Order: sequence, then structure tokens, then C-alpha cells
Amino acid sequence: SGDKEEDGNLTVPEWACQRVARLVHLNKKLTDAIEVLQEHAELRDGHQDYSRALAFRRASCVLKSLPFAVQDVRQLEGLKDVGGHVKRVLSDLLDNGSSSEVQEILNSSWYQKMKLFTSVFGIGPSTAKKWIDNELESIKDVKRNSVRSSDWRVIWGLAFFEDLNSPVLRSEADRFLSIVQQEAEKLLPGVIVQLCGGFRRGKSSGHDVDILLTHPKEGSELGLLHNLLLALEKKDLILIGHKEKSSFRQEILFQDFKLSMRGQLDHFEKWLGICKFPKSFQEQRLDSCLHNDDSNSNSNCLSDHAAQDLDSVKHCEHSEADTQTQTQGNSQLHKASQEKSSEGTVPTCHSLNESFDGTSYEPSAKKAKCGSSLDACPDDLADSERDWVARRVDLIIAPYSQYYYALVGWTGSKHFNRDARLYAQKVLGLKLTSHGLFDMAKKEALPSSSEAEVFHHLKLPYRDPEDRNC
Ligand code: DCP
Ligand code: MG
Repeated sequence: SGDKEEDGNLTVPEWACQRVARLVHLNKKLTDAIEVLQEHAELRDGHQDYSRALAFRRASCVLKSLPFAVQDVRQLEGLKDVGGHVKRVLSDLLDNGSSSEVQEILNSSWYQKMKLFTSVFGIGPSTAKKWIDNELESIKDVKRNSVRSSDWRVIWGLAFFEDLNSPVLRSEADRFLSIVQQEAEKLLPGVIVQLCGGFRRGKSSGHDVDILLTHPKEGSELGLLHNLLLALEKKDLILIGHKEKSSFRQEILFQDFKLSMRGQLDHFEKWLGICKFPKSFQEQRLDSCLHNDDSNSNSNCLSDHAAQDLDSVKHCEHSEADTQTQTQGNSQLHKASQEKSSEGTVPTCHSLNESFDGTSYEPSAKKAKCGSSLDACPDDLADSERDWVARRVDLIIAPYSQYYYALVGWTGSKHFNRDARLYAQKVLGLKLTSHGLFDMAKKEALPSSSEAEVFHHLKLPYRDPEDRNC
């Protein structure tokens, strides 16, 4: 998607969502370096100023789409997303094999600690900064100083830190997916269960498993999540989690974007939690390339390359795992609001919190131990001998009329979403979310019954999930 114009200037489509960006591309060394700068800016500036981080992201994104390996920065003449700062860093890289600015960041203990602390489930840059200010150096320090958090994610995220920071393999995602499919199908025949996120974009590993569920008969999906969680619990697959009710309201559709989203990713009913994946899930199975992907059959598996593993492992360190990408272009907002949102909720050892209204329900997380000493429980469990690994799982329920927008949103990448949403707003005057595409002036929604239709409404060329890796 990059071309030399007659005058020698390079032209690429202006918007990232108009370009093809694959996991494996020709400028990985350069984009890895630029992404360090991006992350550093994200961690340093937080949501005060996301513009620097975004500028780096745009630059790395455009480099991913180039049809040639950059040898000289003069080849980038005419690319408006590659500014002076990035060019200086790239020159350094191309001339000397490494960039002193990037090396300095990688070697800085502040950056290393921020990366470490923000890789704890539920921890964003603001808490990480506090920990650093309090002279904590390691996860051990955090645990030893018994930093008390009332956030269930932080409690369990710390207890299972090692598990949650080792990459989730494709085979694990596939094995878990097939159980979810089986159980959901028993509960609601005809249910659609779709693996999303990085795995759908062809990554061979990831930091979590994102599964989107719907049913063509709108309304029949109500109650599914509750029963599905019971079924998974019965199979001893649930460790801990939190169920969010749908907060989608027709009336808020046409409200101001910021008001209607209030820093949330979306309004779907969902369960965000930690599951117990048997270690046997890590064994590759011959049938693990069979996914029920409605758009691209088993091509995800075919695009697996060793090169991606490195990329995925980097992501597993939560380079941007929980950051938000919305029109306001603030990747930390979501995390900050997530950090806030569960402040004050009392953690229980119940796999599901009180919004899970199954009263007869008994959690698997070592009932006896968990009754009184809440904070001892997760650690004991983590330290016990076990044949499973703790894995982050997101289960999202979408009404069918919103499903294809949810599919695009939950497939990502985050930058693809951010860019597509900004493009929709600036170029088409439309509001794109995971719930739909809306003409704010006419107060009209543009329904889609396939991903291709979503792209069609957006006047964008259709891109396979593997091509949305910007
Ligand atoms: N998403 C988003 N903005 C966020 C979080 C998520 O747009 N702040 C969307 C795009 C992501 C998808 O949801 O691709 C899943 O979120 P993940 O954080 O799980 O991201 P990935 O699956 O892409 O990465 P990983 O492979 O590390 O899980
Ligand atoms: Mg994911």
C-alpha cells in the first residue's frame, strides 16, 4: 500500500484503516524501536498528553505498510506521519544499528519498573508511578509491602503475576474456545462463538483470550453469559472474575461520544476474569487450526511465523494491553477509568461477584480457605501445586444487530480501531463504535450484517483481520 509517485515522493493512503498492516513486515527493527518511544510517552505522559505517543504510533504504523525495507530516511520523504523526531531516531538506527534514545529508555530503571508494574492486571500508570515513588522495585516488593488494594484484579493479578505474564499460546486459546463453543451450543443452539483480539489477527500468542458471543435470534442471547459461567465453573475452569451488565441504552446513542462512553470500551454485557487453563491445553493438537471464523476460515493459523512470537511476547508484557483507544485518542483513559471503577469493591474469593446472581453458587477457589482471610487466599492458591495456569479471559455478549461492529471492535488492533473511529468522524461525519455506525445529524444507525458491510458503510476497502495489525 505504498507507492512512488512520479515526482519521487512516497504516497500511502492517509488513514491506517485504508492500508494493509501485517504482523510480519519489512521494517520490524524500526517499528520495534519506535514502539518503545511510544510506550515510553504513554507511560510518562499518561492521559495528560497522549499526542506524543500517538505521533510515534502513527509513524510505526505507516512503516508497517511499506512495500520495501527502509535503508535510508530519504526514502520516507513525503510521509506526513513520519516527523523529524522519528526520522532522527531512524537515521541513528540505520547508520549505527541502534538508537541511543531508544537504548537509554530501555536501560532506564524508571521505564523498566513502569513496564513491570503496569503489567499487573488492573494497574495503570498512575498506580505504577505511586509504587515507584514509594520506592518499590519489584513485584516481590509490592507483595512484601502488602500494598493493599481493594481491587480484585490487583489482588489476583499480583498473586498470579507469573502465570498472567507468560504468553497465552494459540493452542490454549483454541482449546478453551472449543469448550466455550460446546457449552454455549448446549445452552443456546445456533450460538455464534468467535475468537477475537490478537489471535484473530493471526498472532501466535497473546496476553488474554477474547471471545465474542451472539445469536442470530436477537434477544435469545439474554441469560447466556450467566449460564455459560455456571457451566465453565462446573468444569472447574473459573478462578475469579467480574460480570458487567450491559449498559447499552438506545437513548445514549446520539449523545456526545465522551458522555455516552464515559471512558468505557463499550456497553456490552461481559465477563472479565481469570480462568484456570489445564496445562495440557499447551500441547499442540492436530485439529488446532480449525477455527469457526466466519470470515477467514483457518487462515489465522497459516500466518503464524516465528517472527510473530517475539512480537506477541512483547505484547504479553502488556505493552498496551489495557489501554484505551477512542476518538479522543487517549489510550490511558480507559485504563485509568478501569483502575478507578472497581475501587471500593470488596474482593471475594467467589469466582463471580455479586452481580452474578447465582446464589446457590459455590466458587471453586478453595472455599474453605477463602472465607475469612481474603488476601491470603489467592497467594496460597497460586503457590499450591496445581496442574493449571491462570489465564485472562474476556467473554463479551453482543446482540446480533450490533454483532459485526462488535466483531470489528474486538478484533482490533487498538490502533486500527482508533484510526477507523477518527476517520469515520473526520471524513464521513459518522460515529463508529463497537455498537454500530451512527449518523449523528440524522440520528440514524447504519446496520451491517457482515464485516464486509461495516467496511462498505465506512467507504473503506475490506481488510482481513490479519491485515489490521497496525
Ligand atoms: N480494544 C480496543 N481498545 C482497548 C482495548 C481493546 O480497541 N483499549 C479492542 C482491540 C483489541 C481487542 O479489543 O484488539 C482485544 O483487546 P486486547 O487488549 O486483548 O488486545 P489484543 O487481543 O489485540 O492483544 P493481546 O494479543 O495482547 O491480547
Ligand atoms: Mg487479547
